[in-house]
Amino acid sequence: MTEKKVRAHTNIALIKYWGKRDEKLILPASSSLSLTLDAFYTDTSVAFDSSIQQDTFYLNGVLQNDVATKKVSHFLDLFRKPAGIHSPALIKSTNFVPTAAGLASSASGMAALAGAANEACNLQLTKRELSLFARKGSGSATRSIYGGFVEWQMGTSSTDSYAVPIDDADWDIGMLVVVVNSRQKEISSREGMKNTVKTSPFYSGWLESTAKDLIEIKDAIYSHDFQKMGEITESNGMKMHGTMLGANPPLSYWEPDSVVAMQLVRQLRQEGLPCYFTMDAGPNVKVLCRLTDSDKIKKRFETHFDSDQLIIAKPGEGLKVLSE
Ligand code: 2P0
Repeated sequence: MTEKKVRAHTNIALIKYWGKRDEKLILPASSSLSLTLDAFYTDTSVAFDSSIQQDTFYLNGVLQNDVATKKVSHFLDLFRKPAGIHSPALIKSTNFVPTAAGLASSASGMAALAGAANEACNLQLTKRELSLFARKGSGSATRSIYGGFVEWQMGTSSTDSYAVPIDDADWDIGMLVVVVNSRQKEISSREGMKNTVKTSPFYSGWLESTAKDLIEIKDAIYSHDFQKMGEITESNGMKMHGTMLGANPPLSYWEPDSVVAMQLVRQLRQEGLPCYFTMDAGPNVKVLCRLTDSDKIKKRFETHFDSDQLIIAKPGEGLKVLSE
């Protein structure tokens, strides 16, 4: 069997996924919508090899420990089973995330692994099926199968909770990633969202509000209304962080420089430069902007941040098999 390398890009949610209705199947409590980015991606290959004793996983050229390998093995079993394959696999993965970008790589990582497993098992899964499989590895990976703006539909069961492409984002869209801190977070998204669902009194309000935001942002995207899209993005992200603050114990991923970045975005807007922020389960700030304004915005951020903390990303493409 030939070994094929598969590439998947990461994505940033404009309408956030924060909470599951089924922990095991990774079924979300609400639908979400993201923008796939070109600047950050993972390349992965899977090769089944009956001459090795067990699954062997290299990440960025480094042999991984049992915990990381088990996670990959369990995920690969989802593909081995329908393919009737029992051999161990050699998995090689490389994360192309600029040094110290501090962005979670589980979205691109699990999406690329799903694609590589599909190739190695010759299952010939459709993108929709791959999205569904990727979901079982990590929620946000569901969306990384497609490029541009992508919706992860919560669905009614495990068989219809997958992503669908919404728009190719080929209309002067960019994102400035402001790296406030690249340290590993203390509370994982998985733990953080679980506790928020369980304890935050704001959670029911979040679900109601995010469903409305999703409908409205899709209208804005379809009509290429950048301002409306940005306003909904900023508001939705803040509401997600609001639900976390209401959890017990309260959860916050913000750092002082996160607030500095958010204030700068507001200031730029007052000066007539349209841009909007969002934040995920970490202190870094992502600024949604016109691609044609991104250099100007980056320059303004350089008054507060080092230039290696500032990365401009364009919309990225979906999962693809690279020719060896
Ligand atoms: C998102 N995040 O929509 C949200 C916003 C973080 C904040 O998806 O448990 O690594 O593997 O499904 O996908 C990060 O959570 O969590 C995430 P699991 P995941 O992008």
